[in-house]
This record gives sequence, structure tokens and C-alpha cells, in this order.
Amino acid sequence: MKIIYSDAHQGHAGALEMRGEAFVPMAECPERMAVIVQALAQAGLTDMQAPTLHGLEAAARVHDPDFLRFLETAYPMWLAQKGPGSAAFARVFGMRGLAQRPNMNSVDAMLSAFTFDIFSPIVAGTWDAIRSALDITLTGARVMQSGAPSVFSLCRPPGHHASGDLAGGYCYLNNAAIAAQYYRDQGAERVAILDIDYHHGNGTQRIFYDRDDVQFISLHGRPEEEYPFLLGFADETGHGKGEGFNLNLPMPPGTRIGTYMDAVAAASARIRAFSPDMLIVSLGVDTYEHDPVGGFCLQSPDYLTLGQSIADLRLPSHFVMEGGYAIEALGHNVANVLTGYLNG
Ligand code: SP5
Ligand code: ZN
Repeated sequence: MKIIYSDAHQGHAGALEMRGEAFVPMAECPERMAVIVQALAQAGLTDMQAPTLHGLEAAARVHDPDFLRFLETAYPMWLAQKGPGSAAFARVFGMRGLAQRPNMNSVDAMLSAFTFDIFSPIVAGTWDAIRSALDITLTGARVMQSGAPSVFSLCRPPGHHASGDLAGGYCYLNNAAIAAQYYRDQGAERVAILDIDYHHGNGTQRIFYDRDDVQFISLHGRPEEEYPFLLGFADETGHGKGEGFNLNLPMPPGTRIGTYMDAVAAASARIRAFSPDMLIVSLGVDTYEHDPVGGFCLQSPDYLTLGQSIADLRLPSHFVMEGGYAIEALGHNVANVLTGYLNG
């Protein structure tokens, strides 16, 4: 399996996040990629390739032009308007009701309009990292188009919490959604996205909620008590012609592999019935028992089982990296998913 990777994410670093009442270093950090690269090599997954450079056209098929402009200009504007020394993030968030129009010359207004939480800070290297994740995703898509059975886009920042005009939850551009739309634009009739990150893929769900050409299935901690709290319930099944093409499989805190694999079986049945031309896997391993952010109890060997079930679908499979924060096991867990898939 080809792995698409670049170091260009490394400047997206140094911001803090709230844990309890303290500000701590962000769990979504550059070291994540280093430990994954190392573990992949140890597992014999060495076919690594640098991404080719892409413009923003494919991203603009999923994201608003003003949102893209925000991501690109927020940090220089923050520097100009606030001075150096900290990460840009909002203090005020969108208010329900009447239309709200951000002043695109005020970084505070843009942050308020285009982020939904305090977990998507923007620092000096953020835009370069976002661009590299896009390049890595689209290069992976090109590899699939050339006939590869599978590919791994090893990228950060992750994407599945981001929707057309909202960043949040460590996510800015929705890499998996951009890939799905790209495959559609290149002639795929049906694309399925299987999201196995611990958190509900609220951004991906929202992007495709009205559509019957991209199926979205998410396995996650139930939103009654888990981030992102407001979406991810089982009764969110799609809207209009998208009705029936969105499937949420929420699970309780402490979920182990037995219950988890029941959900994987339910997801697999729905994917088979949909019969997609392409499967995109939003690959998060924050379901791991010792993950500092997630709340499930999957163990390292369980990721082999999970990868094997994905292989059982017998579909061209594009893995796109999402979450996973237990640095000591993150690489091994990701390698296990891919090894399980390749041996499956
Ligand atoms: C891509 C991704 O995995 N984003 C996750 C964003 C979650 N941010 C909220 C963190 C809430 C921390 N809760 C700690 C609970 C400890 N078990
Ligand atoms: Zn997650």
C-alpha cells in the first residue's frame, strides 16, 4: 500500500487546548505523524511517496470561498491586529437566528463566523499544514485513480469535524469529504465514507446530508455525553434525497471490541447494499483504551480485526488519517489497521 506523507505539517504546533480548567499542549501535535511513520516502517509498510502540489479547486467544491480565505488570511491578520505570541481562536461563536455576516477585515469576526469551538487554533504554520493535508489527500486520490487497490493519506490536521464553512475539533478542511467529491467529479457514481474515528464526523455528515451519491457512516461515542455533543444521534438518517444515506452508530463510554464489531457489521451491511465505486475510510484510532481524548476501550490487536473487516468489503479503499492521540501506541494501532486490511 502506498503511503502519501510530507513533513510540511510540522509548523502547525505550539497552541494550547483546554482540558478541565487548565490549558495544556494540544493532543493533535506533530509528533503524531512521527510515531506513525516509524511504526509503519517497523510493520514493513515502507512504500512512502511525497505528495504533488495542488491548487484549491478541489477544496472549493466542498468549502465556501470566504471560509477558504479565512483559513489563509487569519494568521497574518491576527499578527497585524493582535501582535505576536499566541494562537488565533474565537471568544464568541455564531448565534442562531438571523443571518450573520462577518467583517472579512476583522480577524475576531472571521474566527467567530468560521469556527464552532476553541479546538481549532490558527498559528503561523497552520495554513501550510492544511495545504499539505489537502495535497496528501488528493495525491492519494490520484494513486487510486491509477488503479491501486488501496492507499493511505497520512495527513494532519484531520478533517472530519470541518463542514463547508466551519472549522473545529482540530479540523480545518475536510480532507475525506474533499476526496469523496473529487472522486464524484472524476466519474465515480457512488462513494462511501466510513468514519471510524472515536468522535462523530459532524462536518462530513453535514456536507453530504442531503445527498444520495455519497453515503456517510460514522461509529462514535454517543453525543449525549461526548464531543461534538449536538450531532451524531442514531435518528440522523439524511434529508430529502439524502434520506437513508447517513448512518450514525453511537456507542456508550467504555465500549469494547465485541460491541464495536457489531457496529462494524451493521456498517458493512449498509456499505454492501450501497455498492460504492470507492470507499474512503476516515481513520481515527482515538477509540484506543488509553487514548487521552477518546472514551472507548479498544486494544491494539483489535485494530487488526478492524482492518480485516474493512478488507472484507472488497472495495478500493482510500484511508485518510483523522484522530488518535495516545502517542505511545498510536503508530502501532494505525499500522495494525493497515496490516489487518492488507492481510484480510
Ligand atoms: C479529529 C478529532 O479526533 N478531534 C477531536 C476533537 C476533540 N476535542 C474535544 C476534546 C474534549 C476532551 N475531553 C477529554 C475527555 C477525557 N477522556
Ligand atoms: Zn476523534
